[in-house]
Amino acid sequence: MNTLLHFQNQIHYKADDGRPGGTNNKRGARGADLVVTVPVGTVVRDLHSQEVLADLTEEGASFAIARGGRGGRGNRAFANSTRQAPKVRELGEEGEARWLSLELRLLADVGVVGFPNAGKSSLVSRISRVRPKVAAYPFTTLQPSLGTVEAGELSLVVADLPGIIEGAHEGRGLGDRFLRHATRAKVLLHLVDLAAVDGRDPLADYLAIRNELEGWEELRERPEVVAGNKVDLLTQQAVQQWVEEFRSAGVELHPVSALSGEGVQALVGVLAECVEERRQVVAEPTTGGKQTWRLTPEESAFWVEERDGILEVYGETVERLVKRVDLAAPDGLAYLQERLTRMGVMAALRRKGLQEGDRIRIGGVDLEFEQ
Ligand SMILES: Nc1nc2c(ncn2[C@@H]2O[C@H](COP(=O)(O)OP(=O)(O)OP(=O)(O)O)[C@@H](O)[C@H]2O)c(=O)[nH]1
Ligand SMILES: [Mg+2]
Repeated sequence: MNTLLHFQNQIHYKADDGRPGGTNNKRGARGADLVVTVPVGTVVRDLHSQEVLADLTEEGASFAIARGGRGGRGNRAFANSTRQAPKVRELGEEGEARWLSLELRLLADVGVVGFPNAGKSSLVSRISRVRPKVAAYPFTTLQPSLGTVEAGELSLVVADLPGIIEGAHEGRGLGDRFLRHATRAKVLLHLVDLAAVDGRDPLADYLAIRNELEGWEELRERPEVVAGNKVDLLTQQAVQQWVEEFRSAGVELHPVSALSGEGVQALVGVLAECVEERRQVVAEPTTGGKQTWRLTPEESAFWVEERDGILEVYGETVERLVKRVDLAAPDGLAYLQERLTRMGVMAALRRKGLQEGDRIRIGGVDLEFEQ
């Protein structure tokens, strides 16, 4: 899986609820797991807080995003000294619900950046087995794609990215959407069109893209290899002039032609060296083994608020408890009250002035308090 596109068609995913517990001490079945598959490199955030919940940078990594419904406990679970054959049993629980935002950040050794039409896709298709679409108009590439490049002993993952335009770092064009992908590349391959027509100046192009990269904090310091493409359309002399002009701006330019293949092997060698160096500096995102992210332990806190003369109790555990207990069962209410007492909820309510006959509300359920 390489993109998050399928989430455009489906945004709701629902696992099963737990089943009610039974008599004869039968426990209800747990809700079955639902596994939602995402591409490697997906960052999962809570939609509202934007807190990063999981960064799935590894093949096979998984993250439990919401607890499914627990099955209700059977009647035996509620026995105590005075209630030997309890009629109460729990209902199955609803699973948790949660809104998430998913963002894909491709993991690549080399991210190819440059203006539209510079020949990024042509180069990637020459050095790897992927065949991204190539065409003589800008923004041919709309979705990044990954290819593997063999460079001697090393194997490099190269990402063909959509073209960048000025203002991209502020979100212009497809701007930030794919500059973001570049943030995970160890090395950037900055491709400049040396044969650019309509009066473009390759050095000015280079500096314009540089400016966009500088606008993105994570990319500012990223190692960069610069290549001048389409040398098959230029004279030897013209190519040399560009090499010198870039050099006087402090940039080493590698001349290549994605079309004829000229200079391409040498460029791959330079990239491999650069990636190798970088691999030693930055650790791989994770080291060995499958990573499993876990949910933090259940929150047992609760609090009481008074609204329109009704005392309301909030808190995940308390609210879940009320949903679990079968209040229609003969012993249901007594059992609930016992649990609430043990959790300290009843004491808290009394401190807030709870009296006989008062209504309380927990998790949307209204209850009348009897001593
Ligand atoms: N003569 C020549 N043409 C090239 C070379 N590399 C690419 N082209 C042509 O340049 C045009 C754009 O190539 P692409 O590979 O689609 O460029 P891109 O940078 O991926 O473009 P976007 O995906 O739109 O950003 C196509 O018509 C290619 O055939 C080259 O080395 N020499
Ligand atoms: Mg392209």
